[in-house]
Amino acid sequence: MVRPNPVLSTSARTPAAVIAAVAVAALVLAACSAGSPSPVGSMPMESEMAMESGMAMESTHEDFAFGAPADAADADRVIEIVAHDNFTFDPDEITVAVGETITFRVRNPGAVTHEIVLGPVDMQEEHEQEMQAMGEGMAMHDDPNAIGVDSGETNELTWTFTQAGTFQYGCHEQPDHYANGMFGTIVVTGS
Ligand SMILES: [Cu+2]
Repeated sequence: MVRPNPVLSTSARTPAAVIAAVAVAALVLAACSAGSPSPVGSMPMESEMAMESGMAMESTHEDFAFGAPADAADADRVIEIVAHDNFTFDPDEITVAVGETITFRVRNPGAVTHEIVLGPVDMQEEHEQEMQAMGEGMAMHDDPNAIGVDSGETNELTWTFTQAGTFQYGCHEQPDHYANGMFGTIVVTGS
């Protein structure tokens, strides 16, 4: 099988049990590949399996080719970004070099919660559709490429950029922060 199955190891002496276990495993795998919710989601292996299969529902590990989270202590520099309630970021464009580790220090002087999600434009658009489907107040991320910033707060995210190109820091709070233009452009230069 693709991965160890504890059921198999405890009942391998009975052929019928083996067949049943294989059938269950096959069903679970089928549910996974279909991308539908399944009992597997409640198992401790969820995150590892999701990363390996690339089938994560919201998680975007497969898009992290552009970089990786890093420790704040390793940051080359700090870029301060202000998130405004009128759906703008200040600044709305930054330039970094491939290999640079940046701490995004995001300040929210407004009245509502904002966030930044780092990623390529297509990922941002997909993510926005997911957030709109979930509805207001659902933009709560624990993804490594995202931080939320409550009203009056400042929060930091440190990221190493490993790929040249154009990316964004987007706010997907609902309703419609991103759709109203709440994103900034990250130009990553170099090779
Ligand atoms: Cu926002």
